Amino acid sequence: MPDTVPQFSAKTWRAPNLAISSIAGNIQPHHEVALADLVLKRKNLLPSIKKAVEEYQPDVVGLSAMTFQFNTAWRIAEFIKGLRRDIKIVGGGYHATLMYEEIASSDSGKPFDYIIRGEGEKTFGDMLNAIEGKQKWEDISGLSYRRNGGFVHNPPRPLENLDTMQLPRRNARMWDGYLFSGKKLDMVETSRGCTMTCNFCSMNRMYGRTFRTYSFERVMLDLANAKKFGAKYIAFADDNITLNVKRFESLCDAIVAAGHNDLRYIVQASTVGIASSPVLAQKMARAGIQIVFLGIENVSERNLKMMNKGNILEKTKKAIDYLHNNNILIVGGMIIGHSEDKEEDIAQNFEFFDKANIDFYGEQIITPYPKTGMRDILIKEGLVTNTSDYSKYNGFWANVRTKYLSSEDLQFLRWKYKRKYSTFFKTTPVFKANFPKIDLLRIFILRPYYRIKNFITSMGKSEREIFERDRKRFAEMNNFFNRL
Ligand code: B12
Repeated sequence: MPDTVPQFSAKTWRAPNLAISSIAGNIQPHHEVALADLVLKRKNLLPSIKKAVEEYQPDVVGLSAMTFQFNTAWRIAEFIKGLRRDIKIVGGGYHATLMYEEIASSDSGKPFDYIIRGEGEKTFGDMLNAIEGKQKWEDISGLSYRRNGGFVHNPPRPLENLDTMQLPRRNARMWDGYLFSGKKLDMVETSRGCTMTCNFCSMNRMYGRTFRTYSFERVMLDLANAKKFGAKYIAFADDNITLNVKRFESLCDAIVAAGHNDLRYIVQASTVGIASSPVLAQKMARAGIQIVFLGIENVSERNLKMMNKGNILEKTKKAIDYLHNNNILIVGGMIIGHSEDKEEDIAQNFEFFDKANIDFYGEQIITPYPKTGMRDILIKEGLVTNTSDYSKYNGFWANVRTKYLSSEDLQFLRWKYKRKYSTFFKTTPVFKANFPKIDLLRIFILRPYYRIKNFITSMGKSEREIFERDRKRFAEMNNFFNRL
């Protein structure tokens, strides 16, 4: 889907969706397949979809959506059915997996012919076999299909053996324009799943508390393939690549040995994992790992406990040191808006990030994602202020309140502190070390320009008025349909 959150603006971050690339690589070769990453077509979305449908004349269209993107998937499904009613539409991904029963029994399910839950590679192929009359519908685990005006939900599909997975099919991508920091970005996975018990995360609803890995040989083939298609940046899609630190250390060594340390890598990691080994960060730097999405989450012991993270603060401090000592940039994951939070609790996190020279702030307001433990807790406490407009479920918008702050307060405070501690106006030593040219550009051109622009555009406006102006701009970001 084309929807993004402001932190991952499509101006600077345009990643291919690995899910659809992987499904394309694993369906029977006698089918024709094309991949449309709509993040590349945000400006002219519907005309691009119309042109693709006319050009490719699809029999089946698959739509991949996270929870905050599902509204868009629904509207696009309706739009495609409007173009050609005979096209079969199948929905998949996180929201469909978590909410298939609700979707099936609501208006949002109307334009869908099938829903695939969980991993889609093999289920999609089986669904195509059934369309060709080569397989029985009722035998396809993980599939929901229409019968007698309603949906039949087959039993869930057991997790796949990753050794049987073919590589993602990158040559099926219709458009180009994938990007991070001005260079071509691609996605590769080395494992699936997570065994941690964080109750705000949707992961264990997709794969349970499991962790499966791909062979290093496969990972190297995948990196070589991404390189062949011009990738300079690779984001590893692993949820927590530090779940097995020894394996991750060996993977870094394997990347160097295979000569793929000429790429630059972005990974997601836990502070506990990074802090557990003084040599890991060195090996990561040697392998070319430049950016880590670090799960700091919060610096209050009370809030960490509420998220089932345990008191990881000391490990967090160590992990930050290990990474920064190796010039690895940190995108700090921060989750604010917990039930006991007051303004000072939010300020405390931003102050910690500022003192620790965190390079990019990945702050999110706690989001009661469907079917998560955290949602049940927040609903029971009567703290969820938006239970149904899922298009706001992306960590940027306040869908909750705390016992002391309204969701309006939360939205404002997040904006206020992000602005106060913006790393755009304050360079960190590690950013300078990694991007010396961008740093100079910022110091001598960008910052003076934005300071003057902000001064002029905010003249005579109160802080709240400036906040409202920014909120309005962000609210328009994923508004693809009312522009028609
Ligand atoms: C890599 C990743 C990111 C990266 C890159 C994403 C990107 N494309 O830009 C970054 C760090 C940028 C990111 C950001 C965010 N992410 Co993220 N991300 C992931 C992660 C770790 C991997 C996704 C991936 O590629 N997996 C590998 C592929 C192969 O697996 P898959 O996506 O699950 O697909 C399989 C099935 O879902 C299914 N399937 C998927 N699509 C389809 C479609 C069809 C038709 C079919 C049949 C099947 C199917 O089959 C696929 C193959 O088996 C997932 C968790 C996870 N491990 O999956 C979280 C996850 C998807 N992200 C999540 C969220 C919330 C976000 C953010 C909103 C959070 C935030 N505010 O920062 C942003 C939004 C970014 C944006 N696009 O604007 C949540 C979604 C929860 C939900 N209920 O929707 C997840 C599940 C993490 C979580 N902890 O809960 N993310």
